[in-house]
Amino acid sequence: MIESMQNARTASQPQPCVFSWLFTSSTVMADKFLGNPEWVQRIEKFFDTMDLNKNGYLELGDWLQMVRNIEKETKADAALIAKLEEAMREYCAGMGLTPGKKSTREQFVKDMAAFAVSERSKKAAGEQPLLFKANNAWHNVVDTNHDGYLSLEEYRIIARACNLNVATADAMFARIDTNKDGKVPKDELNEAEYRYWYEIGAS
Ligand SMILES: [Ca+2]
Ligand SMILES: [Ca+2]
Ligand SMILES: [Ca+2]
Repeated sequence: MIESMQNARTASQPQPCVFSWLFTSSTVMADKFLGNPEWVQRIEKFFDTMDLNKNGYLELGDWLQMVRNIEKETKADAALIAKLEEAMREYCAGMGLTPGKKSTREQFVKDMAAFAVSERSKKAAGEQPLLFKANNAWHNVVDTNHDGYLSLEEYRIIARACNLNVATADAMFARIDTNKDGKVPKDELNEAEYRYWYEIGAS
């Protein structure tokens, strides 16, 4: 009786080697991001851009401010704005920015490395990364003529919502318009953004 209980306990224990392999593999991957100065600098720049209220922290409120700015300029349908806000809340939670949480720049860089690993696993498993959900939601809102593409003019709306100047906005548009035809559908946006944030050494 005692022996069979011991066997049952042994059988129900997790396989330590498998779990430690999974843990090690994602830690190594996150460390690769953190060890890449170009990637770290990119995230630090993202931190500075998105700290819309300039309090030295990133928080959900910075993103919600961006949503309000977009709403004000586009006067988009309330349902589209609600979807945008929902996608931004989910995306923020992925980056460690849950309601009430304030991240320092250092914390945010670490959280983004872990998030990049998790987003890569999602894509590898055929699931939609949270970045794509967020991108699709703002694409729907700033594509104000509803032709399925972002024009440079439309893209400038999101740049203005983040208080970026026109030159920066135009450089960012050039980066996401991979085939340089002056228009950006969702797929092109998502692929460019995926490379930029989640592939080490990609431009
Ligand atoms: Ca802030
Ligand atoms: Ca359009
Ligand atoms: Ca294009």
